Amino acid sequence: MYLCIAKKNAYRWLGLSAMFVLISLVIVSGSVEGAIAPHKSESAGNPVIRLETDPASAKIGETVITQVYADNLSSPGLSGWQVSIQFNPSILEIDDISYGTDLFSTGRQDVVVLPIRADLVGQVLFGQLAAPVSAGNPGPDGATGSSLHLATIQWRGISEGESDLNLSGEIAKLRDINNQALAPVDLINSHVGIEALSACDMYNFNADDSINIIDVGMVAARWMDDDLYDVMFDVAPQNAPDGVINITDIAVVASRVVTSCAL
Ligand SMILES: [Ca+2]
Repeated sequence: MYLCIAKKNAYRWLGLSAMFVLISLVIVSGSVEGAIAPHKSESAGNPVIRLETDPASAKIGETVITQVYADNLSSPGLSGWQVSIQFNPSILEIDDISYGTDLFSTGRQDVVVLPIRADLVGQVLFGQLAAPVSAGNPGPDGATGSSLHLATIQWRGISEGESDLNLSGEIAKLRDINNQALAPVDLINSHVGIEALSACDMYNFNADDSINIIDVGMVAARWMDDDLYDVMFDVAPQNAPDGVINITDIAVVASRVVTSCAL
């Protein structure tokens, strides 16, 4: 029973926040692995929710990883969190969101709140709870530490430009095992730059020192042949492969002969 009540209460604050986000999104719309390298925040003592992105810039189609950390967590420790991240949906897409295990390091149980995604307006909300172990047993303390890994977001660059990755101050919450919100919580945002692909990125298929007749031949060899179709050679229309390799694809590559790709 206790577990049920605890989970119910825990769900309540996530549910209310989720509802708030959805309402916010309606208003706004009117107008899941990289290396994890935690380090202590420079903030002076307050709990922190921190975004850390690597690499800071990438090319269209490449992957960028943002880690979500909670820093400066002391006793009685962390038992739940939620964040909402705003991003530029014309620059980035979400490929995956996965969760860290630090929240459950003291033996509390894992309850994951699946992401509530509103990709088209560039907002995603997600979180985790660490419930008591069993009915009538409040369980161990929450997780503590200078830097707890909460989640990993895998982005993919879809067009050239910049995107802030901003935590919503109204949604970001850290909770202790008594379901009390930790306050104040400092927020550290992040940023991503996506660069356009060069002609060599797109048309130097054999990765030698130039775009030349060999590359043209590699496209031409697949001309109107479904069995040999490969999206890598479906270069026209640009960034919008049409499922057929024809004279327009060959012409696009031929028009770049000879382009040096030497470093
Ligand atoms: Ca094509």
